[in-house]
Amino acid sequence: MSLTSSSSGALSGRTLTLYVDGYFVNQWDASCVVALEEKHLVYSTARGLLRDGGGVPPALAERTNIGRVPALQHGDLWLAESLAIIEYLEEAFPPPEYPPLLPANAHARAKARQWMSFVRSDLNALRAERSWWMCVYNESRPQPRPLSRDAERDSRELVALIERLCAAGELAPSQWNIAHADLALTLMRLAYTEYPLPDRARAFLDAALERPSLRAYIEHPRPPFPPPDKYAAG
Ligand SMILES: N[C@@H](CCC(=O)N[C@@H](CS)C(=O)NCC(=O)O)C(=O)O
Repeated sequence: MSLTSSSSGALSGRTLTLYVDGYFVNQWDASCVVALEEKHLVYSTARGLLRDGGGVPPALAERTNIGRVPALQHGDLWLAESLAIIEYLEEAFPPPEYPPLLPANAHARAKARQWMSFVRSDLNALRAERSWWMCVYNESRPQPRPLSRDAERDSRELVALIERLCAAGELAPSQWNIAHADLALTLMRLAYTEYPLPDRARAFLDAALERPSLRAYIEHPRPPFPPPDKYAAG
């Protein structure tokens, strides 16, 4: 995967490698792929997490100190945590030379960061019960179990949030920033597991999924069979 070469700059000559889950079923990997694609950077992906029991390769765990994917290698920098990776890419490849990931306006940028933190640190029951792999192995997944009360509450909260942001014009395609990708990738967990979405949320998701940066991850080739269930959280 990837793309047009960008022009010069102190950091642009170094190789960028994103270590990802080998099944391409990790929402946080997806978010980093979106960032790299939106910036039109040349990069490659490498399997950093083998879900059939192998786990994160020891060399990667040692380099990042926390042994998680996604992890970015850029020259001699090794970095884990998707938020840190996105912020790093925005600083290392800044606008206007590279397309922005975050809004220029301080208030809008703060709000984007708010939503990016929210989907990572909250909605735990929803994320546990609607693993992201279900979205892309839609045909081979079992019938989703009914949501627990907590996951139902998370789902209602997420949908209501997106409806409100749509009504306020904050999720219009013209306002696109990487928080929109995070919200869409989270909403996919519901849309692909038969949760009925109201019109505005559905329209937001449909528009977001047309973006080539999201398609690059969603349509990336993956094994024909889903990951074993016990390794499939996330
Ligand atoms: N908060 C992290 C989440 C990363 C994470 O938890 N990754 C999981 C896969 S979803 C992982 O690498 N687990 C290591 C393992 O399973 O051995 C981020 O945003 O990047």
